[in-house]
Amino acid sequence: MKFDLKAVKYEGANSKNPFAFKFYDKDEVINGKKMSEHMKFAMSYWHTIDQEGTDVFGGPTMDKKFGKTDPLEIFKAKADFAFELMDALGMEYYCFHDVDIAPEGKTLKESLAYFYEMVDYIYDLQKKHNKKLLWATANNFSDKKFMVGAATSANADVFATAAAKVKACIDACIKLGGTGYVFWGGREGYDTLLNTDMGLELDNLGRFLTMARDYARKQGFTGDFYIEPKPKEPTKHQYDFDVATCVGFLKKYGLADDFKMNIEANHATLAMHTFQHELRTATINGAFGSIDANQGDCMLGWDTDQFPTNVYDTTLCMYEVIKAGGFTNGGLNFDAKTRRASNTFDDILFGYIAGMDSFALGYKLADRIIKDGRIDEFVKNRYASYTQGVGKDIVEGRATLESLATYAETLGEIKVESGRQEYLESIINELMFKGV
Ligand code: XLS
Ligand code: NI
Ligand code: NI
Repeated sequence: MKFDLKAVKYEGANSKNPFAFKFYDKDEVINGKKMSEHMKFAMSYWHTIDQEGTDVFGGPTMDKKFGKTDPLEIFKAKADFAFELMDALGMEYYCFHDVDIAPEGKTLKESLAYFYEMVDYIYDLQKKHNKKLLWATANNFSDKKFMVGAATSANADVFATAAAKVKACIDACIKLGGTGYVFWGGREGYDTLLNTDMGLELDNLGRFLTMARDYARKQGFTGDFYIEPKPKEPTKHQYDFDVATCVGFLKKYGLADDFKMNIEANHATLAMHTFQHELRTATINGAFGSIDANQGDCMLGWDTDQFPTNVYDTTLCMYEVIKAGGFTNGGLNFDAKTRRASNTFDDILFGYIAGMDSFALGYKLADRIIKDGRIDEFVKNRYASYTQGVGKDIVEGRATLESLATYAETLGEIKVESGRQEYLESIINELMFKGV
């Protein structure tokens, strides 16, 4: 199908055209690279192409079947739309779950046959539109058989079925040249220990991810595997609670060399962390990988998946991304959907325009903060005591508890410098809003 979507162009901050970018100019070169390469924006297939506004209180407010009735025809029309939309937005990457791109059959075999047919269809579209797959994943949480988990299900046949789906998705990811493969825990967690063998479930999750890694590497996959931490919703105790929990898990099961983090802003909020905290925790553990760009609502305790418009957050996010050396295999996937009441295709464009502009602004402002240097300089000076004397001995491993005890006894009153939080926050405001 052809949709003839109009291209969204960069028109600059003075434009009043709602269908134009105000801050994101994909060809603008900053620090020797195009903005499109810094950002690596991706479309989430599930929210954009599939979900129709259904929530627990009501049905769809949109129709994304494009006038088709035959299941395969529906999914082909969806795919045609997806690639035209990416063209219109000047977006190079996309991400999907197996069930996002193909109809489900009555049996696993039938579902996989549809899936492979649609992977071929998308392969051609990808070539024609010059797009890339950022990552793929298997939906091992929606169907009722996954009601108590997939890799952590109490039922081994469910574990096996989940493995079959992941195998198919890894094959598809390799065929489509994807540079990442995501595991969001979905229902990998529990609601009560009264019915749960937590030790076995976690060991099984370790086994599952090891099998997936080994299979993919054997098939020649060189990209990154990602865990996507999320603390709640759907289960009360998710095994992949936050980045720190996931890093510990990966180390325990010997997976830390192959797995990194796909960090979602709204998931950080639900874990009572800042987005920046999660990103920094990943980086200092060598696990910074990719980002699911969205935002939550601090007053709501669920994953609202809103398009990101909070520029403080996008700025501090891009500050972390730049400090981590930028994206390699990862990118910024908009795991975001328009509000249920924003139910037209124009709203989808407005959502992406708002999100891409907010992150482009974030990049530019983060670059300004780094180039200004005051924040970095402050942090460096704050820890200066570790660059000489006893601090240097501590950092370089020469100090012992005894040597420190002897040293400490020689000290008079110790003066700890002010943390200067308010001053530093005003520097951020000054840099973000100068020229107002
Ligand atoms: C759900 C997750 C999910 C993953 C992919 O909250 O964000 O959408 O990104 O399975
Ligand atoms: Ni996500
Ligand atoms: Ni999410």
